[in-house]
Amino acid sequence: MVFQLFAELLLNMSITTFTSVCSAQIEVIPCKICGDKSSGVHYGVITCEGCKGFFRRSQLPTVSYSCSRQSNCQIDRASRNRCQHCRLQKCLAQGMSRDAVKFGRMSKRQRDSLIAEVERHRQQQQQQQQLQGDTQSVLSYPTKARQDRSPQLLQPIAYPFSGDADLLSYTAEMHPHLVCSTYESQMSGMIYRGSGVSPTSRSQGRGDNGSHPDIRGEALMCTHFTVCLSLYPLLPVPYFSVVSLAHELCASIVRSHRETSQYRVEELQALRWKLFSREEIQTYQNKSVDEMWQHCAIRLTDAVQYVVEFAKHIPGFRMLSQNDQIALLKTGSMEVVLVRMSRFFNTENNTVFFDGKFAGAEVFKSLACGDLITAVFEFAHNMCALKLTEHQIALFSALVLINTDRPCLEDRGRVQRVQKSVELGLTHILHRDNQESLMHKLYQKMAELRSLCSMHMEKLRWFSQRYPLTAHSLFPPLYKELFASEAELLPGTTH
Ligand code: HC3
Repeated sequence: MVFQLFAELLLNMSITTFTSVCSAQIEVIPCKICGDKSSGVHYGVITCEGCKGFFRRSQLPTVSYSCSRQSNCQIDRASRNRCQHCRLQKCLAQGMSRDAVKFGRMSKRQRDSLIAEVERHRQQQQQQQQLQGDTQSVLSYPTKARQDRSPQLLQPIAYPFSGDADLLSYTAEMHPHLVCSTYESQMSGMIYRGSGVSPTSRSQGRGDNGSHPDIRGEALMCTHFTVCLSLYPLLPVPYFSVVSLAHELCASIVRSHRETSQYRVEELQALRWKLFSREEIQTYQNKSVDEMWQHCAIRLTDAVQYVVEFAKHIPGFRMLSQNDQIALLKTGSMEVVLVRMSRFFNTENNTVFFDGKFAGAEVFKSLACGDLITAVFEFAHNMCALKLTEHQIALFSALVLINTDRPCLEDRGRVQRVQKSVELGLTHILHRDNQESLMHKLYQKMAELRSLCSMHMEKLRWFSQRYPLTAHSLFPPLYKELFASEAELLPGTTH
C-alpha cells in the first residue's frame, strides 16, 4: 500500500527540519528583527528567542497593538520592547508567519539563499578569528580554569547507561551537524569508566602530544565540545561524550517539540476559562454522528501533521528507511496526539482545548463512542497528574514514536538504536530532574496508549461500516492513510 501523503510530508524539508540540521550555523546570522543573537529559524525567519516569543504571543486572538507615534519606530535590541505595533509590523514585513513553522513553507530557492547567507556569515567570523591569531595552545590538557568552564559535564553522574559503544557511535552518526574541532576536546572530556584509566594517565605511553593513536585516528564526526569515537569495546567509554550527546539529543527533541506543539502551555493557561456556552455545546451535540466524526477527523489530522513534523527532527528518525518512518508514524502518531492532548487539558473542570475553547466530554457526545471519550479524558487527566515538564513530554513523545515493537518494520535493529538513544535522552532528563521513578510510570502510560488506540480502531471500523461514504470520501486523505490498513478506508485495503 502506498502512503503517498505520509511520504510527501516526510520529504517536505520544513523550516524546522532545516533549522535542526544546521541550527548551529544559522545562529551566526543576527536576528532579522532586532539584530540580537539569533537562535534559529522561527516562523520562517531567522530571529532571536525574544522576537520569536513576541511573535508567538502577538498571534493570540485576544492581542492587538497600536503605535502612539507615526508607525515607523526603530526596532533594535535596545528599543524592541518600546513599540509592539512596529515590532509586529517588522516581523510581518520580514515574512514571519504562523503557517511557516508547520510544513516547510521554505522553498528550495529560499533554503539555498539561507545556506549561502550562513556561509557568508561563517566566513566573516572565521576571518575575524584568524585576525585574533590562533596563539592558544590547543593540545595541552585542559587547565583548571578550562575544566571549570563546563564542570557539570565533567562531574561523574551515576548513570544507568550501559556505555554501549555501538549506540554511542550511532548517536554520533545521527548528529551530522557535529563537526570535530581540536584534539583538546578529546582530552578535556575523557572521564574513563571501567577501564581504570584516568585522564591524567593518558599521556603515559602515548604520542608526544599525549594523543592515543587509536582515538586520534578514529575520531568520527564530533562537536567542538563532544567527542564521539568509533569505539572498540576495549576503549574507555568517553563518559563526558555520553552526557553531552544525551544533552544534544534532548535539546534537538525539545526544540522540535516546542516548535510543533500547536500551542504553548502558557498560551493555553491564559485561555483556560474560555468554555463553550450551553448553546455552542448544543450545536456540537446536534451534529449527526458522521458530521461529528468528520469534524474530529479533520482536527485529529491537523494534530497528526504537527506530530509528523516533530518526528522528522528526532535525531536518527530521518535516517530510517521511509517505510520504517511511515510505519512508526502510522502506529505512533495518534498515541503522541493523545500524549500532547494532556497539555491542552484542564484537570479543574475536565475540559480539553478544542476548536479554540475548552470542551468537556459532553461536546463529543454525537460521536456515539462515549466509552472511548471517557477513556481518552481519563487518560488525559491521569497524564496531567504526573505533572510532566515540557522537556519530559517531548522525550516521552519521541519514545512513544520510536518503538521497535511496531509492526511492518524493515530494519528493527536500526530502529532499536534510535530508540535506545531516545531512552538515553529521557533517562538523562529524568535523572537531571531527580525523577527517575517516572520512567516506570511512563512505560505504563505507553501500554495505556496502545489500548486506547486499539479501542479507537474498533470504533473506526464500526464507523466505516456504518457510514462508508463519509469514511471513504469525506475524511481527510491523510487520516485515511493513517488508519487505512486497520479500517478499510482506502480502496484495496486488505486486513
Ligand atoms: C481525541 C479526540 C480527537 C482529537 C482531538 C484533539 C487531539 C485534536 C487536536 C486538538 O488540538 C486537541 C484535541 C482535542 C480533543 C481531541 C478529541 C477528544 C475525543 C476525540 C476522540 C476520542 C477521537 C475521535 C476519533 C476520530 C473520529 C477523530 O477518529
